[in-house]
Amino acid sequence: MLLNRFFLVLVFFAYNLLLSQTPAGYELWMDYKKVEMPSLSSQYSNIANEVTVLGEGETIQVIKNELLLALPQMLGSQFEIKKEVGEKSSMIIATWAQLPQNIKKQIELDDESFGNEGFTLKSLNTKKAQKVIVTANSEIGLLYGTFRLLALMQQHSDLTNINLVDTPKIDIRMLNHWDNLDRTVERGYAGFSLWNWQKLPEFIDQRYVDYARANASVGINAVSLTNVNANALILTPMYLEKVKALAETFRPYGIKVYLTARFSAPIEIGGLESADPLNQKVIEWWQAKADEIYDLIPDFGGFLVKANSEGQPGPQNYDRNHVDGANMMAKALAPHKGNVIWRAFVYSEHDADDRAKQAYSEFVPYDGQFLPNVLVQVKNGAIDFQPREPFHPMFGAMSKTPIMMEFQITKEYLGFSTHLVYLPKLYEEVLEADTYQEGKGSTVAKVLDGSLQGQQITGMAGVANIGNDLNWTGHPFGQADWYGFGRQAWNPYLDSEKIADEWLRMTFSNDEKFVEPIKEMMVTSREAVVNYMNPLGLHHIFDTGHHYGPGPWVSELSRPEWNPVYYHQADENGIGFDRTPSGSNATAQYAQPVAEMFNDPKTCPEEYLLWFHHLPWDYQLKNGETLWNGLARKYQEGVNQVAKMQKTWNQIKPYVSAEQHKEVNMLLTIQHKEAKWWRDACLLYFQTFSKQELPVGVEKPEHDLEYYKSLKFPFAPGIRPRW
Ligand code: BDP
Repeated sequence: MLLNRFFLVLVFFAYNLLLSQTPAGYELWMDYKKVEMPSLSSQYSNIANEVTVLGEGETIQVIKNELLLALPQMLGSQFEIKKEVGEKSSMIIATWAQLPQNIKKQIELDDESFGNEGFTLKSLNTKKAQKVIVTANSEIGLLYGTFRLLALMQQHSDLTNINLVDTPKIDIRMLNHWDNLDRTVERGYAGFSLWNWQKLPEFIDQRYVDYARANASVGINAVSLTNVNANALILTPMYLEKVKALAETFRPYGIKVYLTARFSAPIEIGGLESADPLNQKVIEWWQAKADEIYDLIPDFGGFLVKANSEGQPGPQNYDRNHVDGANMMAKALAPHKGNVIWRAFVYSEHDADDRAKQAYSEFVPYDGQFLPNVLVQVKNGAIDFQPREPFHPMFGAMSKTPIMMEFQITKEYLGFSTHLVYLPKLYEEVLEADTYQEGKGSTVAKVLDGSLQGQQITGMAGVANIGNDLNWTGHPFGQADWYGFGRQAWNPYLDSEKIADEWLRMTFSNDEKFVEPIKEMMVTSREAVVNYMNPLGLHHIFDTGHHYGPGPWVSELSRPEWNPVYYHQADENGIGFDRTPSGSNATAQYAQPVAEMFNDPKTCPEEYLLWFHHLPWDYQLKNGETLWNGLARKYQEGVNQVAKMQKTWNQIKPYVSAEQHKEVNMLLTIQHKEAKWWRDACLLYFQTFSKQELPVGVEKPEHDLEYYKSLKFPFAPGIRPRW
């Protein structure tokens, strides 16, 4: 009897423990694990002995909440937060304006050092005690500083002599959600949209708050809530009330809300007959719409616009151009200090020119004509978020226009949320690329942060990989892409390996035996996916529409540039897209030294070889192999790399929970299977042209080509809905 009761009590406790725990991965990199190492734990406990936070604002409250969540978990004791600086204050968080004079003197900085959003973390050690000061000019700066301090503790950094000043290098650090109003997510592989429009504005899901915390922790300060293939309804009063509720939730975290504006909205929801940007009624409609939005959301960020691209309406429908369209909206937003982010992802069904050239041709002639509050958002490469693309020639080519980066964080072309591919490595490669537009050293990062050409507003956007999955991103390692994107938008010069190191320590473990091999696995994972999907500069050979898996044979789609055969141009003579002067001459859009390098197959980096050149199957690669053999070996290498990732993951089992281990293990099994699928399908298909045997070391395909061609995936996720 007694034993029975004891058992029941035990079950009750176990059940409660379960209930109080969020599912693995929900906490993201803000899991605040207990600091076990005694020396560090005592150092941090001394610093956190008496915490003082000055101020009363909403953001100050957010700071206090985060400290009260994090410190007890990490240090194992309860905390109280003081509102005044006293003798014993050991951690002081206050804006520069509120910081006591004697402390300011000791910091030996002035308020100009950390700008609007930056912060400083400084230790002031006396004989008696150790203090850490977090200060900034704004409360948001303080929030960023607090998050950084907590992150350093999570990473087990020594804080005894900390002296760090950090300011963001880019103004608009933004997530673009491609979320539809029915909660499907275009190119989303992590469940449905976070935004529960049905329950808004009254119901504020805790997820919105945790999402804002995560963004603020890495410095993301802008979000566009809706799909670039926009629905005009988001601009109607009913939805704007809901947007307002989200904007209010995000405001204390320093996040501004943007919306995608459908160019034809004046017709669809305004009752006008035209959306011509030079029509007075249309101009007035957008002005009134902007006024209405700012009445509700005084700090609204502005509009993100996809116009005259892939069938979306735009100014060209009225024989106007991008400048007419963007400036019309910019004028409506300017009195409220809002921005227009106008996307340059355009290619036309009526233009027979190489798709890779079209955005540059359409936009560069307009340099200098856009109003100051217009940013032109350019994808990292000239085609479409491929596993590897050379940098977009528009970077650095419009010196009088703010050019904003658009990266894709969701893995439309990199294995959805099933493949482990660490994207900050890809972002870093693009950011470091030298455009030569103002001479040697004109990197894409310098174009973006305005240091090269002096742009007044700067920005970097990432297409979000977030949905309502328990762990937000589907793949647990997808969280690293969100984290890393935020860190690189804050500072585009950061090392991707260092970012992986931070993320691993915060998310999983500080044990070197875990961090080192897994970091290595992450930084090599990007090359693996390039190898097993698109080696040597191949691109866009994905199956149609959903982009799941290989489809190099697809040739029957209505628009030529939608067909993979357009991109690889394989025939009996060879393979690759000639973009040199003997072909489409896309290389002419790059600065001369870059164009020259790409033009010659001998100087063209081999990773871009087939992007720029059509070469015979027996063309000799740098290592002496023929192109056919080299291509086949790259595919095999990709598969081998995934097998190695599986092995590495098996070795670190002791350092993560059984649940986390199993989850990643299962995903790696899928990745390995799909890597083989890519290798076999592509090699069998290209072999029909090369007519050569597979070289030694390349495994025989499991099936014949007809089998791979017959695979159909009508319900693959992320596809564009048709309503
Ligand atoms: C492509 C996607 C498509 C997007 C488009 C865009 O396949 O879903 O709408 O880009 O960026 O990558 O507008």
